[in-house]
Amino acid sequence: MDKAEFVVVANRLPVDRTTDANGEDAWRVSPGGLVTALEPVMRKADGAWVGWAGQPDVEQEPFEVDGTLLIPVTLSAEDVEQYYEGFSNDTIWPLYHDVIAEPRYRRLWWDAYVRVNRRFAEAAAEAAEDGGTVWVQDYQLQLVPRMLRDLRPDLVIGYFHHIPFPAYGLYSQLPWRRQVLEGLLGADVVGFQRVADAGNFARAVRRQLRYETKASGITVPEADGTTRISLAKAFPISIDSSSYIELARRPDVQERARQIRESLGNPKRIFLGVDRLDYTKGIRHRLKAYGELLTEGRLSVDDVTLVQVASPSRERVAAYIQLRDEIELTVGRTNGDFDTMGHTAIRYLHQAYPREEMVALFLAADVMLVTALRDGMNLVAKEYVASRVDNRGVLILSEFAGAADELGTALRVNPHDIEGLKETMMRAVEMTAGEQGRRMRAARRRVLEHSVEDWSREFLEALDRFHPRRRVSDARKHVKIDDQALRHALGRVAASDRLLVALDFDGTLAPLEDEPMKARALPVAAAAVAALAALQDTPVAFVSGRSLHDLREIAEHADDAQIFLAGSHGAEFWVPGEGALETDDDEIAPALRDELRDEMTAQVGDLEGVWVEPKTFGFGIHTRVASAEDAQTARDAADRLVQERAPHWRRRTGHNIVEYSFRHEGKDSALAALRKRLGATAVLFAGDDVTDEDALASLGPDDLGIRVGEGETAASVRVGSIQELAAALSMLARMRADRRE
Ligand code: GDG
Repeated sequence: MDKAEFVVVANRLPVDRTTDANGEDAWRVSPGGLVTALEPVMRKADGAWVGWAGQPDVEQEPFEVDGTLLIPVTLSAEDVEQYYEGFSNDTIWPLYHDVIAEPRYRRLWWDAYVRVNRRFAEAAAEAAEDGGTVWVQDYQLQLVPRMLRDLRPDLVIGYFHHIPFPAYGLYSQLPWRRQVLEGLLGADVVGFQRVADAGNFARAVRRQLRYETKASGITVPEADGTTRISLAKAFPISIDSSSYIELARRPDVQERARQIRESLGNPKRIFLGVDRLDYTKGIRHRLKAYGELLTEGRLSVDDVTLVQVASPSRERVAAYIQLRDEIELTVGRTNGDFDTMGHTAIRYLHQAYPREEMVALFLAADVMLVTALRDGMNLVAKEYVASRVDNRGVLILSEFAGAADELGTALRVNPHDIEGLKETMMRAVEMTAGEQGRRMRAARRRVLEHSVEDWSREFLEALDRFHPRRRVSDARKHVKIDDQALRHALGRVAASDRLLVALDFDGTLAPLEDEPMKARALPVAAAAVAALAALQDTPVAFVSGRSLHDLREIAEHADDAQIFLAGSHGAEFWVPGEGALETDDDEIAPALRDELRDEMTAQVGDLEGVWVEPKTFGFGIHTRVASAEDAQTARDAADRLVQERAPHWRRRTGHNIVEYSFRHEGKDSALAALRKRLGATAVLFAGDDVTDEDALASLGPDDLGIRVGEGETAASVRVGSIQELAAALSMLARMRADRRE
């Protein structure tokens, strides 16, 4: 099988099985939004689509339709029941739609979900070419990104979530909440419908996994000790508006719209609802509001009709069977109470129609009812707007549908508020043609200027821009880090008589930790440092912003260690054989320090994820696991306090930390003091943070500065990670040892 450079993974293949004229099995492309959205990409790229063909227990070889390779994933009847109807549609679907129906948590279903997700991941891993792009779709496949990354770390992986992502209070019900988050974070870009969904996701990640989130980026630690960034962001989906416009302009479709009106007795106003028969769509609420308006005599079947298309959906899931019963009971009762020989209250159609018929219905309808209780986007709202080429018609739109973020001129409703819904329905019925036109024109502008093609392009561009491979190459432009340059620079300092190796600790030798006292050097880095410290004429020092006390603890620095320490950015020293040097504090400074520290803790200590770190000469505000908003509040409060009470203190910013200190030493002065004391002929300094830049900028032509990771730097060499630095330090130790032989 040929490998594809672009692979879509979705629960369903974009085709339905049919029978052709000769009675043979055939495949027909199902005209869904996703198929349309991806068609241009599929056409350009060498594309494949992995998915289920829709029937259980059918094993089938990959086949080609319209130039796209379709790769069927086989699901047994049991898989369908447990993975699809069970976990996807009876656990995740209700939970993610704000528990409108009660989610059922069954371990057996979860096991099937894991098993089937793995099957999809394996099929995608098999299909994609080296370095290819895979785009995973929707909530049935939330574990695929992680599984796929483990199988194929070379791939660029995107995921789009079509349904809402719930608030943390609800999400936390899920017994497998960590696994699902980890599954999604296997993707380089995780796309959502609304900004609020991306926010809920980031919050769940912070609360459950304690990962750092900054703007839309989430720092994801990998098993090998490295980290990568996943982007979690809103990419609101849209529709193929031109095809709706084309249909709406077709004379036969317009004629059909007239026929529909006529067949309903040419009522003054037609209300329309078009939904999959699903409890999230608020069909019951709209039937209730409509029924009450008829009962109260505010509307009459002589003047109005409601057409409700409820296309069959998930017919084997208990909640859907019950919903259908309830709706059909309500429709039957309402019609029984209000129908006349010539007019019906509700024309209820439990059927699916071709798109032409849908557009004819849109054109026939004066008022479109979209009353979802919760909906990722709701494409029907956009389809109605696109179809109204005559700039007429009124859209009533639930504020709980993603589309409400974009369609500001629709009449917005809270569908739970039946009185409010009734008022809005009356307002729609009475709206003048002029007001309809103004509102519809603005809504159409919005829908037409952002098509589904724009949606997929924007997502894939973000994926391309955001993939780490690309970022590394961008970083490389900045400072050369190719191995040869690094080896050459190391060789140069390795030849110096007395080389001081001075290293920052956090982020340079040890990965950054959410709980700062848990930081420890990577074993490979610790081994390289030990090898250097054991050599003659190669003194090693850790130069850190931490207090000497904390630095000794995290560096596991024993009393007889041969490593020099500079704590508090060089305001405190520890010398092998001598221990901690005396510091010359005055008495006022520590008293003010204690006061401000306490005051700060009282002001921001309750903010989630914010931590006030006591420092020897002041304090630090850590915001690594706080939301952007809380981090800003904490930093503002600290700035205000220090400016007011101790304006002479020094302020420093680092990776998610702001420090305030009454001592003004920096890592540059620490380095100068060490250099002098040790009589070094050259210095190698490595660091990852802005506070390290003081030291890097102070280096002379015989020295070597190494920056770990990204960011502006004065260093002459950059390495991508702590691992790479550890490798460089071991290489240096070997070079220094060889030089001595
Ligand atoms: C999920 C999210 C999100 C319906 N009946 C017929 C028919 N349809 C078409 C509609 C529309 C589509 O099905 C339904 O899309 P929605 O967006 O309204 O809702 P979901 O199916 O729940 O979709 C949703 C969407 O994914 C995309 O990301 O917007 O929030 O829940 O296109 O027109 N089409 C035809 N005959 C029917 O009888 N031809």
